[in-house]
Amino acid sequence: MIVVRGLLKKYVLNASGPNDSNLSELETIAKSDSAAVMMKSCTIKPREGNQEPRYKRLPLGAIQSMGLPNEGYEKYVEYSSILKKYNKPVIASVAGFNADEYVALVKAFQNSDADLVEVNLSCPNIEGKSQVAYDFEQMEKILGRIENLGNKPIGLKLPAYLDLAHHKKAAEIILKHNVSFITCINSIGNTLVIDYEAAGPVIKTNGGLGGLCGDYIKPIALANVRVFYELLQDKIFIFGVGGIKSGTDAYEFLLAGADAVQVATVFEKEGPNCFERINNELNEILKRKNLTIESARGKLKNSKSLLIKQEK
Ligand code: RRO
Repeated sequence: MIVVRGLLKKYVLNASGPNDSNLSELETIAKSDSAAVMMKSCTIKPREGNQEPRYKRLPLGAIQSMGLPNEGYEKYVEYSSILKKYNKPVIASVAGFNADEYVALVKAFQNSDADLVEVNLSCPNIEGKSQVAYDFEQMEKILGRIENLGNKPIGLKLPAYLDLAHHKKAAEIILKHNVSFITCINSIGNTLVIDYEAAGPVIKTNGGLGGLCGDYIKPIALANVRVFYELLQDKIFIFGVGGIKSGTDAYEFLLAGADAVQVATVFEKEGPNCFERINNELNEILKRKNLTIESARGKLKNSKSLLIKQEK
């Protein structure tokens, strides 16, 4: 927790996802105001990803089924070293197809120049593969095998949970293992957007099902950050992600308890200037309210504790 906090000098960074899968894109992020360089989730072997069209901008966000297009982990190990010269943290993101693959991927980045390893347990877009973090038994099994493979802090990219019993179970597992940070939330998987004129889905893979991003998911992301903030009691660093496109959004995540925020949809749409813009907007708000990141974090007013007894 302390280690992660010390690494990040700013509040806004890119989320794993858009425009972070090759070296040129990663160097663009490195040269921007992003607090870190987060890399695309990588797999053991390079992947082309799903068939196009697989990304569709929508009025309030996007739906996508990218299917993990990436150059394979060995490239990102190499990029971690190249990106060092930009003097900001490099974050690897890994996505295995089974526990052995997660072990191999985490091991590789523990022995790399990356500073943090985000373990993606929530990719929604691979046909026939469910999101690990919705299967708590599987999640524990994987965590047990990857938690002590090196000294670099590891974290978990989580899906949206919609039931407090699930947040509690996830929090219990996280606290039991050597996890330094969580990132919540991933896009909301298996949603459907229909083009009524064409009488078909707007993306063509996975029967039109894809991860929903942007404004549509912000209240769900905020709730997940808030609930985990309460359940994890400041022991675990929290990255908020989901619909942050302005300083106001970032401030709301700060009030909910996020230590930093990641942006994806706005970065895809606006390009690398979004980091500086959102940071500046957030700083304006904090200045106007005579607050700092530290003094505002988690200070949501009039919110009764969510740690109420769950009925069985
Ligand atoms: O590549 C993707 O389809 C993808 C991934 Br790995 C993820 O974690 N979340 C997402 O919305 N898309």
